[in-house]
Amino acid sequence: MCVCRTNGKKLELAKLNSCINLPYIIDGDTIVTQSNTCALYLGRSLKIDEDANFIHNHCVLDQTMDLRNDLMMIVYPVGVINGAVKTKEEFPAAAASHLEGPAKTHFTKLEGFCKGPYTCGDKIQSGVSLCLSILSVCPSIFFIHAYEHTY
Ligand SMILES: N[C@@H](CCC(=O)N[C@@H](CS)C(=O)NCC(=O)O)C(=O)O
Repeated sequence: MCVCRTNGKKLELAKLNSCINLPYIIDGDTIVTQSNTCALYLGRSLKIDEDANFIHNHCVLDQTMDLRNDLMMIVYPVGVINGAVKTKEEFPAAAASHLEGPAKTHFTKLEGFCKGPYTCGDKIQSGVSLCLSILSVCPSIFFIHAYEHTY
């Protein structure tokens, strides 16, 4: 199984899966794309996800995707997305607004949705992996923002 984060094969892969984008997974003859679908596919094929948690875990994925989509509006460059930040100078204010607004709202929802140490209880399910990958970006935003205001 190959979990890919590089592009360059898009046209070739689109013949096999017309929804192709990053990330995608090649597992034998199976090509899976879209972050949430990839997470569910890995959760199932690696036997991490439990059926009893399916709906709860799916909601975690959806809530995390809402957070991700709001985050992309300030971190993706012009040309990739028509986001809120057009210049480097606009980033600190947009980051502050993101952290105090949408990020706070999404994390409050996710925090309230935790059934235990993890979102679905005491076992990690696939939704947590996506959540952690977004979490790894959010502190960076905070530190860049803090840096810009300190120096
Ligand atoms: N809804 C998609 C969004 C992913 C996305 O925006 N991927 C970007 C790179 S981070 C991409 O693939 N861009 C190139 C393309 O779509 O061909 C998902 O969750 O996988």
